[in-house]
Amino acid sequence: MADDLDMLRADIEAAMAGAEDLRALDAVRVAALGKSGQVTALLKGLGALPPDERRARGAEVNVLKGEIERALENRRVMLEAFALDARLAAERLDVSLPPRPTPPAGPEAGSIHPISRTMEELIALFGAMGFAVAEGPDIEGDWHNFSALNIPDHHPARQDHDTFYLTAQEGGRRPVLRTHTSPVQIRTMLSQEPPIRVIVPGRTWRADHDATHSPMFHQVEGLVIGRDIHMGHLKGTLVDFLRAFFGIADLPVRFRASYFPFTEPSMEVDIGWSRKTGELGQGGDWLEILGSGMVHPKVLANAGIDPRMWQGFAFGMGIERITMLKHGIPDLRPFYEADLRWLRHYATSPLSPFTLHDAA
Ligand code: 2NM
Repeated sequence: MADDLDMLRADIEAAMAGAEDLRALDAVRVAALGKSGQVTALLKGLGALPPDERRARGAEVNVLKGEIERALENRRVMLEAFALDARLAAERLDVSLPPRPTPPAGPEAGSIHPISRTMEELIALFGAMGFAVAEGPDIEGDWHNFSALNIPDHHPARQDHDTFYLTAQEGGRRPVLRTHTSPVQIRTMLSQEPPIRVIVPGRTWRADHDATHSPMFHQVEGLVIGRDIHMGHLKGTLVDFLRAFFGIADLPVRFRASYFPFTEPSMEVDIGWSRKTGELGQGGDWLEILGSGMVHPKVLANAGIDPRMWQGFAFGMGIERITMLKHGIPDLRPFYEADLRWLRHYATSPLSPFTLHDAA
């Protein structure tokens, strides 16, 4: 092809490559093939050539024209695709649902701490035996926490060494972080007419800290008051409870004479286990698990209940302790450390139901 046509084609191709959109490309088309375009002008000029030159030149210009038309078409298709991509990107609309923030179940969705789980089980088990749940303040007065319970002024539990006292108030009274949940039983007796059947799960504090003691821990205590409630009720209730809670129908249970200021007589309760393997229910060894007794007449009187008409039993135990024994948890400290690895192992899914073992 003639040099001038080659140069023209190179110019037009460069202009096409530089056209960034369809309007710019159309301007290139008009400049080449339009009414006064460069290629159109060449075609128009053919008539002025002598006939023998005209044929060869005419063929070459027509080849050029066809090449340019195809190149324009290719570039147009390409620019249209670019334009569509750009619109799709600019006008993108996300119509999908946002992802759920957590899986529907499992530890990442939240789980029940073993202390809470045991409390739920206690409430369900004692609930099935007709017990209601009572609650009271964590900050108590000396009278509710000690005096009403027949705990004498000189008792070691009252000393600063064992009990968390708050700053003294006007009049010299020092509030105390309750050392047991018993003040709630006092409040229940003061505010309710017997008969009474309650359990009191809750937080308690004692100034003690080692592998088996935490300054904050949890207790559940129980109280039953009626006209003729006796030791047989105490024994039957606690044996049934322990066998149901630990899920061992023939769990050995032993009552052993003891002393508490607020009960008379008082009994500590042991369950059978193997000291060697830690297994509950067999092995010939005994493990102290709770305290109990018939509510002292002085305590009934302090709480406004006539001990000549009413009598009853009470008991108390540590929630951490029974939880550790039930699930084989060796150390107390991780209960309060919010360690996700520990929780993944010992916490339970809120969706998994617990079993109330039928130990009958
Ligand atoms: C225990 C052991 C024995 C108890 C007594 C009372 C009240 F208020 F009725 F006198 N509440 N809890 C009691 C009795 C608690 O815990 C080891």
